[in-house]
Amino acid sequence: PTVIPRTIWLTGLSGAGKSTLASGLGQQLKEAGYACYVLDGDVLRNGLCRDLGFSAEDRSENIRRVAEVARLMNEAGIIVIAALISPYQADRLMARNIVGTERFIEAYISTPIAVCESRDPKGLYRRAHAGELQGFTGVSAPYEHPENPEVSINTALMPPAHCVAELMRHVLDNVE
Ligand code: GGZ
Repeated sequence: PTVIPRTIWLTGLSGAGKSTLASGLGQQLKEAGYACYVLDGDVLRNGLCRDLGFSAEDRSENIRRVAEVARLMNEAGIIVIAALISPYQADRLMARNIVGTERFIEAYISTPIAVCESRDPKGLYRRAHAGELQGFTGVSAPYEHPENPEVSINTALMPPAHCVAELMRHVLDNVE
Protein backbone atom coordinates (compact mmCIF):
# COMPACT_ATOMS: atom_id res chain seq x y z
CA PRO A 1 0.00 0.00 0.00
CA THR A 2 1.14 3.58 -0.66
CA VAL A 3 1.68 5.79 2.37
CA ILE A 4 3.22 9.02 3.51
CA PRO A 5 6.25 7.65 5.34
CA ARG A 6 6.30 8.74 8.97
CA THR A 7 8.68 8.42 11.86
CA ILE A 8 7.12 7.00 15.02
CA TRP A 9 9.39 8.15 17.83
CA LEU A 10 9.07 6.02 20.99
CA THR A 11 10.32 7.81 24.09
CA GLY A 12 10.31 6.50 27.65
CA LEU A 13 12.41 5.04 30.44
CA SER A 14 14.72 2.05 30.20
CA GLY A 15 12.50 -0.99 30.69
CA ALA A 16 9.34 0.86 29.65
CA GLY A 17 8.85 -1.51 26.71
CA LYS A 18 10.09 0.62 23.78
CA SER A 19 12.15 -2.09 22.07
CA THR A 20 9.45 -4.73 22.47
CA LEU A 21 6.76 -2.46 21.06
CA ALA A 22 9.04 -1.19 18.28
CA SER A 23 9.80 -4.68 17.03
CA GLY A 24 6.15 -5.75 17.40
CA LEU A 25 5.00 -2.72 15.44
CA GLY A 26 7.67 -3.30 12.81
CA GLN A 27 6.50 -6.86 12.34
CA GLN A 28 2.84 -5.83 12.00
CA LEU A 29 3.66 -3.13 9.47
CA LYS A 30 5.71 -5.59 7.43
CA GLU A 31 2.90 -8.13 7.49
CA ALA A 32 0.55 -5.39 6.26
CA GLY A 33 2.91 -4.77 3.34
CA TYR A 34 4.60 -1.54 4.45
CA ALA A 35 8.31 -0.87 4.13
CA CYS A 36 9.53 -0.03 7.63
CA TYR A 37 12.67 -0.10 9.75
CA VAL A 38 13.33 -0.06 13.49
CA LEU A 39 16.04 2.28 14.79
CA ASP A 40 16.72 1.12 18.35
CA GLY A 41 18.97 3.28 20.54
CA ASP A 42 20.39 0.32 22.37
CA VAL A 43 21.36 -1.33 19.04
CA LEU A 44 22.66 1.84 17.33
CA ARG A 45 24.95 2.48 20.27
CA ASN A 46 26.95 -0.56 19.09
CA GLY A 47 27.53 0.98 15.65
CA LEU A 48 26.55 4.40 14.33
CA CYS A 49 26.64 5.88 17.84
CA ARG A 50 29.28 3.74 19.52
CA ASP A 51 31.46 6.75 20.32
CA LEU A 52 28.72 8.26 22.49
CA GLY A 53 28.04 7.93 26.21
CA PHE A 54 25.19 9.18 28.38
CA SER A 55 26.07 12.78 29.18
CA ALA A 56 23.37 15.26 28.15
CA GLU A 57 25.58 16.31 25.21
CA ASP A 58 26.12 12.75 24.01
CA ARG A 59 22.43 11.88 24.31
CA SER A 60 21.65 14.96 22.27
CA GLU A 61 24.13 13.95 19.56
CA ASN A 62 22.75 10.40 19.64
CA ILE A 63 19.23 11.70 19.02
CA ARG A 64 20.41 14.09 16.30
CA ARG A 65 22.10 11.28 14.36
CA VAL A 66 19.15 8.95 14.65
CA ALA A 67 16.75 11.70 13.59
CA GLU A 68 18.91 12.42 10.52
CA VAL A 69 18.87 8.74 9.58
CA ALA A 70 15.11 8.60 10.13
CA ARG A 71 14.67 11.56 7.81
CA LEU A 72 16.73 9.89 5.08
CA MET A 73 14.76 6.67 5.44
CA ASN A 74 11.46 8.54 5.30
CA GLU A 75 12.65 10.26 2.14
CA ALA A 76 13.41 6.81 0.71
CA GLY A 77 9.80 5.84 1.40
CA ILE A 78 10.34 3.81 4.56
CA ILE A 79 8.28 4.10 7.75
CA VAL A 80 10.68 4.49 10.68
CA ILE A 81 10.12 3.32 14.22
CA ALA A 82 12.71 4.95 16.49
CA ALA A 83 13.08 3.70 20.07
CA LEU A 84 15.27 5.91 22.22
CA ILE A 85 14.93 7.04 25.81
CA SER A 86 15.30 10.62 24.51
CA PRO A 87 14.86 12.07 28.00
CA TYR A 88 15.08 15.77 27.15
CA GLN A 89 12.18 17.74 25.72
CA ALA A 90 14.58 19.94 23.73
CA ASP A 91 16.15 16.91 22.01
CA ARG A 92 12.75 15.47 21.10
CA LEU A 93 11.84 18.83 19.61
CA MET A 94 15.12 18.79 17.68
CA ALA A 95 14.26 15.30 16.37
CA ARG A 96 10.82 16.53 15.32
CA ASN A 97 12.38 19.44 13.44
CA ILE A 98 15.02 17.29 11.72
CA VAL A 99 12.57 14.60 10.65
CA GLY A 100 9.95 17.18 9.70
CA THR A 101 7.07 18.22 11.95
CA GLU A 102 4.43 16.82 9.61
CA ARG A 103 6.04 13.38 9.56
CA PHE A 104 6.85 13.02 13.25
CA ILE A 105 4.66 11.04 15.64
CA GLU A 106 5.79 11.16 19.26
CA ALA A 107 4.73 8.04 21.17
CA TYR A 108 5.26 8.31 24.89
CA ILE A 109 5.75 4.88 26.46
CA SER A 110 4.63 6.05 29.88
CA THR A 111 5.18 2.90 31.96
CA PRO A 112 5.79 4.10 35.55
CA ILE A 113 9.32 3.88 36.87
CA ALA A 114 8.29 1.47 39.65
CA VAL A 115 7.21 -1.00 36.97
CA CYS A 116 10.39 -0.46 34.92
CA GLU A 117 12.47 -1.01 38.06
CA SER A 118 10.62 -4.19 38.94
CA ARG A 119 11.17 -5.52 35.40
CA ASP A 120 14.84 -4.53 35.36
CA PRO A 121 15.61 -6.96 32.49
CA LYS A 122 19.33 -6.13 32.38
CA GLY A 123 19.85 -5.35 36.07
CA LEU A 124 20.65 -1.72 35.19
CA TYR A 125 18.33 -0.16 37.80
CA ARG A 126 19.87 -2.36 40.47
CA ARG A 127 23.35 -1.27 39.39
CA ALA A 128 22.29 2.38 39.22
CA HIS A 129 20.88 2.25 42.77
CA ALA A 130 24.05 0.50 43.96
CA GLY A 131 26.03 3.44 42.57
CA GLU A 132 27.75 1.27 39.94
CA LEU A 133 26.14 3.16 37.02
CA GLN A 134 26.35 6.93 36.92
CA GLY A 135 23.77 9.15 35.31
CA PHE A 136 21.13 6.49 34.81
CA THR A 137 17.84 7.86 33.50
CA GLY A 138 15.13 7.94 36.17
CA VAL A 139 17.61 7.27 38.99
CA SER A 140 20.47 9.73 38.69
CA ALA A 141 19.63 11.50 35.41
CA PRO A 142 16.38 13.24 34.48
CA TYR A 143 13.53 12.10 32.28
CA GLU A 144 11.38 15.01 31.13
CA HIS A 145 7.87 13.77 30.48
CA PRO A 146 6.45 14.69 27.08
CA GLU A 147 3.79 17.36 27.32
CA ASN A 148 1.92 16.81 24.08
CA PRO A 149 2.74 13.38 22.66
CA GLU A 150 0.63 12.26 19.71
CA VAL A 151 0.07 8.97 21.54
CA SER A 152 0.71 7.76 25.06
CA ILE A 153 0.92 4.10 26.11
CA ASN A 154 1.39 2.59 29.54
CA THR A 155 2.57 -1.00 29.08
CA ALA A 156 1.68 -1.79 32.69
CA LEU A 157 -2.02 -1.50 31.80
CA MET A 158 -2.30 -3.58 28.63
CA PRO A 159 -0.65 -6.71 27.24
CA PRO A 160 2.02 -6.05 24.58
CA ALA A 161 -0.25 -7.12 21.71
CA HIS A 162 -2.83 -4.47 22.70
CA CYS A 163 -0.12 -1.81 22.93
CA VAL A 164 1.14 -2.72 19.47
CA ALA A 165 -2.42 -2.65 18.10
CA GLU A 166 -2.88 0.82 19.60
CA LEU A 167 0.35 2.07 18.00
CA MET A 168 -0.58 0.41 14.72
CA ARG A 169 -3.95 2.17 14.73
CA HIS A 170 -2.16 5.46 15.22
CA VAL A 171 0.38 4.87 12.47
CA LEU A 172 -2.32 3.86 10.00
CA ASP A 173 -4.57 6.78 11.03
CA ASN A 174 -1.62 8.95 10.23
CA VAL A 175 -0.46 7.39 6.98
CA GLU A 176 -3.73 6.75 5.18
C1 GGZ B 1 20.13 5.38 30.38
C2 GGZ B 1 21.46 3.60 29.79
C3 GGZ B 1 22.49 4.12 30.55
C4 GGZ B 1 22.28 5.34 31.25
C5 GGZ B 1 23.21 2.30 29.65
N1 GGZ B 1 21.09 5.95 31.13
O1 GGZ B 1 17.05 -0.27 28.44
P1 GGZ B 1 18.34 -0.56 27.74
O2 GGZ B 1 19.56 -0.14 28.62
O3 GGZ B 1 18.53 -1.84 27.10
O4 GGZ B 1 18.53 0.56 26.70
C6 GGZ B 1 19.05 1.72 27.33
C7 GGZ B 1 20.06 2.33 26.42
C8 GGZ B 1 19.66 3.81 26.26
O5 GGZ B 1 20.13 4.27 25.04
P2 GGZ B 1 19.36 5.43 24.26
O6 GGZ B 1 20.16 5.66 23.03
O7 GGZ B 1 17.93 5.04 24.08
O8 GGZ B 1 19.42 6.66 25.28
S1 GGZ B 1 19.27 8.21 24.97
O9 GGZ B 1 18.06 8.40 24.15
O10 GGZ B 1 19.13 8.85 26.30
O11 GGZ B 1 20.47 8.67 24.27
C9 GGZ B 1 19.82 1.25 28.58
C10 GGZ B 1 21.26 1.55 28.29
O12 GGZ B 1 21.32 2.21 27.01
N2 GGZ B 1 21.91 2.44 29.23
N3 GGZ B 1 23.58 3.29 30.46
N4 GGZ B 1 23.23 5.89 32.02
N5 GGZ B 1 20.27 4.21 29.70
